[in-house]
Amino acid sequence: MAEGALERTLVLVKPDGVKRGLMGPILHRFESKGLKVVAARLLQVTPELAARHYAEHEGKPFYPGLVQHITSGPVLALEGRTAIAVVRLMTGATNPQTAAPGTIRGDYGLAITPNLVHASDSPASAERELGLYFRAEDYLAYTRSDEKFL
Ligand code: 3AN
Repeated sequence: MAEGALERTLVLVKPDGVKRGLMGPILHRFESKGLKVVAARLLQVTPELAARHYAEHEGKPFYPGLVQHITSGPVLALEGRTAIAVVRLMTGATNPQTAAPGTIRGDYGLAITPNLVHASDSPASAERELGLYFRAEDYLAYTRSDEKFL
């Protein structure tokens, strides 16, 4: 019996992940886990969008570098049971040097600004962030062949 609420979350493969050719391996992890890609874009993040996305970090020492880094990259909306928490676990700790092996940051990174991925950290963040990147008509409904097991 499937358990947990069906949730949507925003995942960004950051520009370091794109430029290192890791879009496929990162997406593969989420698809293999059973999360469904319900919307996807490849876009240049503008400074304005970056500022809205990372508004909570404005004024912190790392903020300028964060905005500078995020300004291009693909964006995914994923759906699945307890997707927000599951994706955060798979992403790993913010600092790739201490992120657990087996997580995306733990397996692929060493530096904190280019830390490969962004993932929404709560239902409120997911709703706000998805609204920055996707419109209602961007979401596509379809059935995965393995959905009854997930
Ligand atoms: P996470 O992405 O793990 O949720 P947040 O939301 O605390 O982490 O920070 C957002 C982004 O800001 C991180 N992904 C990282 O790129 C950057 N960041 C956070 N803390 C630092 C720091 N101490 N030094 C440099 N960059 C940081």
